[in-house]
Amino acid sequence: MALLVAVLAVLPCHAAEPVICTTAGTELPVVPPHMFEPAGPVSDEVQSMAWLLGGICLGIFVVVEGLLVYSIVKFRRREGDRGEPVQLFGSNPIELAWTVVPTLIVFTLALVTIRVIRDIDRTTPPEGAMCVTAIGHQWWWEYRYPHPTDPTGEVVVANEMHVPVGVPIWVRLESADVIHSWWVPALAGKTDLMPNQTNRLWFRADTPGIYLGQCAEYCGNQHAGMLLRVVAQPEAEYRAWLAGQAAPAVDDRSVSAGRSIFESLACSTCHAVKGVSDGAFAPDLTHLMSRTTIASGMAELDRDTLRSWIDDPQVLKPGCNMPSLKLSPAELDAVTDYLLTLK
Ligand code: HEC
Ligand SMILES: [Cu+2]
Repeated sequence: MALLVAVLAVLPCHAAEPVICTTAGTELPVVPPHMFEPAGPVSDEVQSMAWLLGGICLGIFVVVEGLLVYSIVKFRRREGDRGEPVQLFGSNPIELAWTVVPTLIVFTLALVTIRVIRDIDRTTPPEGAMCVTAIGHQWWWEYRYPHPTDPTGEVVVANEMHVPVGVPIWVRLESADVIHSWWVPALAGKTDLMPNQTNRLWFRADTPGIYLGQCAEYCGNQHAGMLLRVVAQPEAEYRAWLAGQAAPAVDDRSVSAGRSIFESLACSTCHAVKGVSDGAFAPDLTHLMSRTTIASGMAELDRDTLRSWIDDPQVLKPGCNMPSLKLSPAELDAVTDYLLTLK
């Protein structure tokens, strides 16, 4: 446990996080990626079990070490001791005790564990669950929501997952390349996203907040830069957000120069902007400016970070799968201004 705390304490990049963030209306506290403040039933059960099992193990440790220390002190060699102490062989009561007691302990641990696994590792969605598909990419996250009005459609968003508070979320986990792992300690996880296989997890956020997490399966260069962000908000705000994401991109004539650079360069083959381009290799940019961070939570999203990202993504995220297209300063400004209109 102490090791885990130490590891989590040094997790990168969430450092500059403000304590409170304001999105549409409600103030949302930022919840750091550690498991000591569970915010829903899944993480809560995991935490209770960890304390219980840890407590039992601590009890065993204290008893065993206590007997050991007692024996060392009590039966130490004394002045005038001669030869060996009395030698005993065999004792049915002791044999019985050290067989039965550990069996009971292991049985208890197994029962507790099985109960928790049954609750959290479900094969069917919990009642009233909302379904989202999460797709891991090197090194960012894609989320696909059922379209709010078109029953066959989907709403595709990147990196910032929004969910309504109090509603169970059933997440289908897929991967576009290698194995990743979805882990937001205050909510749930960690569960791997495997190529050619669909895994599942569920969670429920009981309090509004921005829950941080981290890809938990080494997936290459920027594994450490593959941060997770779940925005749990009141249901009405969540619905408004989803409706916004489902809308087509804003078409602002004043930035048509930037838009045509975006369309004529490779940007549009990698990125989708609904109604403009349909690249599916990289994060959907239709509503880029509705996000608060860029590059999977690596930096706050504002004009400066956006412009320097487009100039050369390798500075912020070395090794990431977006190349620098070596735009001139004027082109950079135009494209940046275009992206800034994608609300
Ligand atoms: C070869 C494919 C490719 C091309 C071409 C490309 N990008 Fe990207 N882009 C990516 C990938 C991959 C990411 C995700 C990087 C990461 O977070 O690891 C990304 C991320 C971004 C992001 C951040 C999105 C977010 O929500 O984090 C923006 C903005 C962006 N690209 C804009 C552009 C613009 C503008 C161009 C053209 C000048 C462009 N990209 C060209 C692949 C590409
Ligand atoms: Cu990873």
